[in-house]
This record gives sequence, structure tokens and C-alpha cells, in this order.
Amino acid sequence: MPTTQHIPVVIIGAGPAGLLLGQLLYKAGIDNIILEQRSPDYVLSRIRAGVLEQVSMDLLRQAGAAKNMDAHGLHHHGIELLFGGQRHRIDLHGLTGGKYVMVYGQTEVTRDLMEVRAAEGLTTVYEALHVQPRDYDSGHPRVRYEKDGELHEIHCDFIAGCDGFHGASRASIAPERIRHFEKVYPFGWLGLMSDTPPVSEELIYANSERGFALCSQRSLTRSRYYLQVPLTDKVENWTDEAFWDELKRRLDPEARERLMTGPSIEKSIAPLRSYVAEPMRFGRMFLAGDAAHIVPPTGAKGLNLAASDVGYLARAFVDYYQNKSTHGIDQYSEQCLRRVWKAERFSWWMTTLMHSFPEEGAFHTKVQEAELDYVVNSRAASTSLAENYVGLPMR
Ligand code: RFL
Ligand code: PHB
Repeated sequence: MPTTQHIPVVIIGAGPAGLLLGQLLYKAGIDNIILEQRSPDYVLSRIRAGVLEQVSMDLLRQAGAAKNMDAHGLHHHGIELLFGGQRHRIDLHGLTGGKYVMVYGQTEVTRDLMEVRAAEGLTTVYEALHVQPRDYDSGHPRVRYEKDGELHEIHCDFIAGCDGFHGASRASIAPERIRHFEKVYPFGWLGLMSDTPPVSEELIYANSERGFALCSQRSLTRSRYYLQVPLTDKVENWTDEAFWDELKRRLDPEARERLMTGPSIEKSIAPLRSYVAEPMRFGRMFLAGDAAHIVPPTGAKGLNLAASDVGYLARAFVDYYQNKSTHGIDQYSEQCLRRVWKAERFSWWMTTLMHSFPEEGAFHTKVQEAELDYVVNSRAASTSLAENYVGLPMR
């Protein structure tokens, strides 16, 4: 027989979505537990996002987890688009009435959230195996899991599925109740992290004849670079030297000259995908973050969408417990999906604009050149890019 207990909200997954939700609920006096299949070190070893929108910064502050972000995050007021061998600045700040983005790594966000959770004495069960959400269509949902060979069961009011694209929450839903919308791109991103100063103050998104490249950063002494690579490439076959050589070929002469190279501290290949699951609510279970949708990283939207989903979800639970209203939970899926699809559109558009698609032929390339020229020379087009890049407001 499993051990049992009752906790109002069970959160599956201790990525940024699950940890942020846990903290927002705690601040509102709603008890919760997080079940995570990996170890804390494993969770922290995943190098992912680097750019936070205003909405994400605000939610981290509301969660009481923004001290390090506010001390060490870098305010970025613009980005550069490189094409035809020349860089063009998009003035995010000027075009959006003073908005900006924060360069602060997902690893750091996750660590900050873990630390405040631990300091408050809240429970996260790491290495929880075979997590199974059950009976979420009834008024009495349960979640089962195994830890150290023992079976446990938690009875709850709500389940939050924050367990990423390969998690157990979405997988538990009967196929006829869920619709999937998906687009897979014919390339991946090879990422490299190094303790070298960034090549430029602002991020450079490069469209070159040899494929896309991105020059990003984590701090004034740590850089993050990406290259568009074929899906068939293996990370073991990319030496650091080959990476730096290829990156240089995709940059403009000034950046090539300034680029400081050094040994990689991480290198990995990620495939690019657009994906949405509809709806995002199944009775008393709610999907949030990558469990419900994936965007290609070109628009820097994935982590930010995860944050806004849990922002809506926390608000809905607060409404339920404090005001006895189900309005928020009834609106959750529709409200999230409106925002999700706008980020899906933007991420797909940025990906299409900046990458090489040789299989699409010369007409596609010419239209892409025209669009790049339009984006940087039309105030309306630059404003549209800037407005989406800094993030649409949460209604
Ligand atoms: P996560 O981070 O995948 O966390 C899910 C957690 O759930 C756990 N889990 C389970 N736990 C219990 N039982 C199970 N059965 C479980 N199955 C899984 C996992 O171990 C994990 O700890 O999802 P979450 O929290 O929704 O967060 C989403 C973000 O991680 C993701 O959207 C971003 O990283 C995407 N992304 C970017 N987003 C941005 O906003 N800005 C960026 O600049 C940006 N750059 C990127 C990115 C993603 C990238 N990759 C590798 C895909 C750059 C890259 C290269
Ligand atoms: C990153 O720093 O990892 C990063 C930044 C911007 C993106 C994607 C990834 O669009």
C-alpha cells in the first residue's frame, strides 16, 4: 500500500515553470509540492535560455526570487541583425516606449528559484520516479510516484503539469481529448558556452550564406554562441576549433576580428520545433510551459511563455482559494493559448527570416532578402519585431 497525504496543489516538474509556480502559490498562501524525476544537479546542468522579458522579470520579483537577477542581469536595449555582411541595430527600447529585455541565464533563474524554495522549507521531491497523474476528471485527483523503491500517493485539488515536452502529464491524456499542432524544421542549433567576453555588447542574430548564427551571452565574461547545423550532425564531431572557425565565417569582418575564442564549457545540439497542444486544461489538471508548447529558440520565447502560463495559473488558483471563483481556471486554457499562438507566430517568423533553407530554392532566398531589408528600413516593421521581442503584455 502506498503512503498517502493531501496537498492542495501537486506540481510535476522542477524546471522554471514548476519552480516559479510553486513560489507564486507559496507567496499567496497555497501549499504545494513539486515532484521532479531528475536530481537537482542534473536540472542545473541543462544550459538553455538566456533572455527574459518584462513579464518574466515581474513574475520572478513577485515570487521573491529576483535578487540575483536584479543584481547581475544585463539590461539590453537593442539587438543586431546581420545580413549581407552588414549589421543593423533594432532599437528595442526606442521602438517600444522604453521596454528592454534582461540577459540572465535559465540556469541562474532555476538556481535562484531552488534556493528560495529551500530557504522557505518547501518540499521538492527529486528523483521521483514513475510519476502518474490520475483521476483529474473527478473532484479527487491523485498523483502516484516512487521514491527510493517506495510507492507514494498524494491526494490533491489540482495537478499542474510542468514537466516539459517529454513529461508524464500530457502523455497521460487520452488521445481523443487533445489536438497537436506541430512543425519540425530541417536543422538544429549547435550551442557552445565559453568563459570569454562576448563579441559585442548586444546580441547578434546573423543570416549568412553558410547558415544562421547567434552571438549571445550570460555575463560580461561568459558567452553563448549558436550555429545552424544539419540535423544529421553529431556534437562529438564538432571540435571547439571547428565551431569557432565556422562562427567566424558567418560573422561580419569587425565581429570576426573582435571574437575572443577559448575552450568550451558546454556544447550541445538541439533540434528546432514549433508545437502546441490544445487545450491546456483537462478537468483538474493544467499543462504549463514546454509540457504544452514548444517554440524554436530564435525569438527567445520558450522560458518566457512558461513564465506567463504559470502567472495565469497562479492567478487562477488564488482566485479559486481566496474568492471561491472558478473563473480563472475556466479561462486558463483560452487565455494562455491566445498568448502562446502569438509567440508561436513570432518564433516561426524569426526562424524563417534568419535561417538558410536551401531546399526552398532561389525564390525563397530572394523574398527573405527583401523581408530583411524591409524589417530594418521600415519603422513599422522594426516596431513589430521589437514589440514581439520584448514580449507582449499579459492581459
Ligand atoms: P523544462 O525546463 O523542460 O522542465 C521540465 C521539468 O520536468 C521534469 N520532468 C519530470 N518530472 C517528473 N516526472 C516526469 N515524468 C517528468 N518528465 C520531465 C524535467 O526533468 C524538468 O526538470 O520545462 P519548463 O519548466 O516548461 O521550461 C521551459 C524552458 O525550459 C524552455 O522553454 C526554454 O529553455 C526554451 N529556450 C529559450 N527560452 C527563452 O525564453 N529564451 C531563450 O533565450 C531560450 N533559448 C531555449 C533556448 C531552449 C533551448 N533548447 C535546448 C531547447 C535555447 C535552447 C538551445
Ligand atoms: C541564449 O542566450 O541562449 C539565447 C538567446 C537568444 C535566443 C536564443 C537563445 O534567441
